[in-house]
Amino acid sequence: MRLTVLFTALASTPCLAEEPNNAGAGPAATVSMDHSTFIPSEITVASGTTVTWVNNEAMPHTVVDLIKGFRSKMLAKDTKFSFTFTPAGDYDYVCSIQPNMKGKVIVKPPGRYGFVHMRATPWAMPRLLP
Ligand SMILES: [Cu+2]
Repeated sequence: MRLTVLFTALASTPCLAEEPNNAGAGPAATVSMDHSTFIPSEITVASGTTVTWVNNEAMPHTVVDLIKGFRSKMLAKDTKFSFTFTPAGDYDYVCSIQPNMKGKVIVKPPGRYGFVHMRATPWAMPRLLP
């Protein structure tokens, strides 16, 4: 009886609905730079996700978060910069060349993003029980 309640709760847990900008199921996301804009300017990812920025235009850009400590070098066209986000929180960053070129990465704790439903798949549980 208790197990039934647990499974019902897990089945109704939204697993991926809150990260619409994180393409695919793997822990990776991409932000492009074009028209002096980060695209998308705000993304929400699970803890442990590696975000890769790609400059798609001739104008050089940087990715700088002075508070949290990541900083790319100057990114020429088609150059990439990656950073893996672990602590949950909001990461505001800018392009140091154009300080009004801003972006944000929102990092959520991993428990809300699929690890729970993979570990506690209901049809797998009975085989684990004695
Ligand atoms: Cu820039």
